[in-house]
Amino acid sequence: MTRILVGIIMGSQSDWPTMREAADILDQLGIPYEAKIVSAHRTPDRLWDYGKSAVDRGLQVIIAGAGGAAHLPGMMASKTRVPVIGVPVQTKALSGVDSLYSIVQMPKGFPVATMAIGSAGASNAGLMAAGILALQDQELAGRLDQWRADLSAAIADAPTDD
Ligand code: RP5
Repeated sequence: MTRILVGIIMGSQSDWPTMREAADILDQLGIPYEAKIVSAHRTPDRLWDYGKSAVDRGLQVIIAGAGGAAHLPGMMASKTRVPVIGVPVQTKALSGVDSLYSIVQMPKGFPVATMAIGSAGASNAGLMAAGILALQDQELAGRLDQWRADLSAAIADAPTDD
């Protein structure tokens, strides 16, 4: 059985269109992950159990996305030493600034590596997780280097009018 290395967790089904971007990056790079709905407010016991078991389950990185009063990444960071990457999901009411502020300003002692708001942040969370894992995995490091080189090569030298 393939060992799950990355846990992608999110506060709601409604976060999945954003968090799928992180999953897509992990798929492209061949990194085994799981995706779960774990809400700080609606399923606090699930959050507790997930954080408590993360080390024993062998998770190497947790990507946590939430919107609004986005307490999930910070609460998860308080419950496990597995590195937590936070993704502020864009909201209708405040465009995700609420999510960003809820995630980024952690007290000393419990860090969350906070990404940009929305889908760019989710993609970058996947890449950040890949970079962490690549420190101990030469084959993954090669795939990540290639991914980055392909992106650079796809950028045009000059803009067009089309
Ligand atoms: C947060 O509340 C979730 O992370 C989500 O971004 C937001 C709204 O959730 P739903 O009302 O769409 O389920 O907990």
